[in-house]
Amino acid sequence: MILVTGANGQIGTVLTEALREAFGEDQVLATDIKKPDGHTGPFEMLDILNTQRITEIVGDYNITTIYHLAAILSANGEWNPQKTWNINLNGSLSILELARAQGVRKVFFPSTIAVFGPTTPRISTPQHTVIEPSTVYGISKATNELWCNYYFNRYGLDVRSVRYPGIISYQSMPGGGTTDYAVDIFHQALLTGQYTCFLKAHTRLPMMYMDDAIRATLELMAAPQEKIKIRTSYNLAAMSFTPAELAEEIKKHIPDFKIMYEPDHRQEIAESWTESIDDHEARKDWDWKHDFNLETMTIEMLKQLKLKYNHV
Ligand code: AKB
Repeated sequence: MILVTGANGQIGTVLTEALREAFGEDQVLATDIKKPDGHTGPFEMLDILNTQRITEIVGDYNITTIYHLAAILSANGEWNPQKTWNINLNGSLSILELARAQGVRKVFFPSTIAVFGPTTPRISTPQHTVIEPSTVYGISKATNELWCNYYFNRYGLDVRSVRYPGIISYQSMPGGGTTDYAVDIFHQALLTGQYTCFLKAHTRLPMMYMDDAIRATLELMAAPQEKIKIRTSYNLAAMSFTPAELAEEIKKHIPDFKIMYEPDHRQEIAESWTESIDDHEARKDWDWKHDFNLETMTIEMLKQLKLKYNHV
C-alpha cells in the first residue's frame, strides 16, 4: 500500500487522487494533521513528528511506498525557523530511517527551487551548482536532499526526488509559499477583476502547471532503477515568468483585469531564488517532458476555475 504524508496540501491533494486513479482507492493511505471535509478513501490523522505513530501506520497498513509531502513552505517557514527545521528536516529524516528499518521499497521526497540561493547562477541553473539557500525552508530541503543521497548510497533505499518549481493548480490552494501569487491571481482575476501582487512586477521565477508536476512525480517513481542517476534531487522545469507577464497573459482573456504591486517580505525570498532551471538531466535520464507553457496553463486555469465559480 502507498502512504502519502501531507495529503491535504496543494500537491498532496492532487497527487493522492492521481495515485488512487492509478492504483485503486484502497491502495493509497492519505495522512495529514487534519482530516479534510468530504475526504473519501483510507485516511489517518498523522503528525509527522510522531515517529511511533508513523511506525505503527507503516506496519499496520503494510506500506511499501511513501510520498512524503508534509512540510512548511518558504514564506511561512520564516515565522518560526526552529519549528520549520523540526518538521521539514527531522520529520523527513525519520521517514527515511523508518523506511529503511521497516523495509519500505520506495520513497518520494519533494525538493524545491528554494535550495538555490543568491550565490547560485540565476539563469538556466545547472543540476550541480552552488547551493547556499537563505530561507530555513531552503536549508532544510537542501539538507534533506543530502540525506536522501546518503540513504541510497549507504542502505540502498530507493529514494527519488525532484526540485519542484512554483506549482500552479486549480484543484487546491497553496499555503505559505513565495510562488503562491501565481495561483491567487487567477482566483482574484475571476472573482474581482483585479489583484494586488506581493512580488514586484519583474520578478521572474520558475513555475509549473500541476498536471506536469504530478506526471513528473509518477514518471520518476515508475522509471526503472538504473535510469535514476541522481539521488539528491532532479532539477525540473517547465516555464518561467514574471507577475507582469502573467497579468498580460490573463488580460488576453479578461481585458479589464488590473494588477497592482505591493511587495512584502516575500520579495526578498523570491530574489534569492533563480529565474530559470536547466533540467536536461531529468529529460535525459527518465525522459521528462513538460506539456504546459504560460499560454496553455493560463487557458486551462481560467477554464477550470470558471467551471468552479460557475462563470459562463
Ligand atoms: C514556495 O514558494 O515556498 C514553494 C516552493 C517553490 O517550493 N512553492
